[in-house]
Amino acid sequence: TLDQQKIRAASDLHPTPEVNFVYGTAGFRMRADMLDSVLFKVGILAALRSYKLNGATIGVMITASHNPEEDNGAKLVDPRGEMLEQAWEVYATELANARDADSILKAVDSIVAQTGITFDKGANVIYGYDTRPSCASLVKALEDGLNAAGAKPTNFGLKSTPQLHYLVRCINTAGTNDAYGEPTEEGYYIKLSEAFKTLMKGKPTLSPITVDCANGVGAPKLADFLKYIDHDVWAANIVNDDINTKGKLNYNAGADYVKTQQKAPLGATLAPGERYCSFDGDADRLVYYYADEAGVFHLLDGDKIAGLAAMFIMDLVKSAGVDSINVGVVQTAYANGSSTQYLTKQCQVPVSCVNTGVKHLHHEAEKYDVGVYFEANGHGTVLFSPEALNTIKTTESKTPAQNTALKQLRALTELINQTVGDALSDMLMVEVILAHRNWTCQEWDQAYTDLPNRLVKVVVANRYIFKTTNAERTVVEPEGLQAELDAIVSKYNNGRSFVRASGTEDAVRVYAEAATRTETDYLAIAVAQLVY
Ligand code: 16G
Ligand code: ZN
Repeated sequence: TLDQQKIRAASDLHPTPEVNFVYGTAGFRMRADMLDSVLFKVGILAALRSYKLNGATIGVMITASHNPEEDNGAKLVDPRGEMLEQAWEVYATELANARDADSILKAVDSIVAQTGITFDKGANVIYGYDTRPSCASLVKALEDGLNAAGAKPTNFGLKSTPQLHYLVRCINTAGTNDAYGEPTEEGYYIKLSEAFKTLMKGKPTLSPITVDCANGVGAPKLADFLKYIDHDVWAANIVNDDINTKGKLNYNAGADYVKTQQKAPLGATLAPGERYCSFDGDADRLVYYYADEAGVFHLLDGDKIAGLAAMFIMDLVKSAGVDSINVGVVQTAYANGSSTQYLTKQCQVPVSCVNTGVKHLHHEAEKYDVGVYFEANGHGTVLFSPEALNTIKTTESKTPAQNTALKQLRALTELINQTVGDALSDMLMVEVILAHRNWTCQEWDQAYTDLPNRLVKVVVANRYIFKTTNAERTVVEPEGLQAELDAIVSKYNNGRSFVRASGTEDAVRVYAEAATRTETDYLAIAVAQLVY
């Protein structure tokens, strides 16, 4: 059982401030100087989660992704490398808001009782962190929580978020039929680079890509990865790789900046015809971009990546003679209307739309044999069901062409990080597809033209009064708002707009798209005024 005295003594060292903490879509996330007590309790919770799962290894990642350097946060990773089970988000919130030793012990007891925890198998927790200056002290708070709750802690050091997810899955599947890989950072690079080399074999060498790493953890990790790849096979120039100068992380750079500002990051001057991409601060998001001959910036976001991946996989499945495998795409309401149209009409791929947040997309993608999921913001991956993996592994080829396709499909399942969106792995997948198609970014972009779109953030008195349904595309409260919104939208060609409360900021977001830039702007403003 737990040593109550130990928890009590340790909790006195991590006083809880008067803040309402919520474990949301991004875990806990806020200004780093408010997070000491939260990390301590995340330590306790991670231990409880591991006890609950008979000592399976749980992960904790300390990062605030694309948010400013002063922020930080923490997320728990479940045994298969997935996001924490939703029911436990409530326990996380409960514990975080327990303000003294007595309340903490009470919250712990209640979680133990509600989930039926036994302690005999022990608890194992691994953790990693990004490049933020606040990580060092937050790691100590986390360790205090883990030790107080009697878990065995293992510090994996500086990691990208997807690397930590990978490690958790590897550790928990080691020695089973389902083994995911070597549970080391090196194992991760070897797995990805081997698959990448297999897929690039015999394909034209691409010109070097320029990768903006947002001055975050992606920079040293990509540099490490490059050591496993011969320059003649593939080369990348890393920009925004300064992880030591204060204030640089995510500053005017990274996937979130490029997607929301629709322009190139600081430190990348776009030469027409070349390829560029951006990771975010913890390297789980990816967007591509390029300049055309006139020097005009073009974005290739998560929707474009999903379209590229879905088409490629469908073709490969066909060539490999495993047509029984169905491919589906999962999007959110933010997906550009043109992308949904392209996927459903032109590619004839089933498309589902779900609530914002990776856990929702991931869950839905599991319903397909091959589920391609991407948020427009560049977070996504491809999931292969156990049956699909088995089919791909066991099918015997009848022709050399089929043999090659099967080999490539197998390599693709190794190349793609199936635990969570992974900027490095996703980038390698895109590079493979471009090499196979012998396409430039511009040729890839020609699949469809994005409708002009605009995202407006509206600060309101109380965002929680905005309730939605239909994957956030319909407002149900305040009553009557949807009817007013519909009336406005109907005045615009190809108009579409929706309103939802942000899960990460104290604001309401308005999304609008329409046939032209001007119409889009008018639509967005009109809907924002409705909300305000
Ligand atoms: C979080 C989500 C991201 C989502 C964003 C929406 C994860 C790992 N991250 O960052 O997927 O797009 O929230 O933010 O799930 P919003 O609710 O403020 O619009
Ligand atoms: Zn991120």
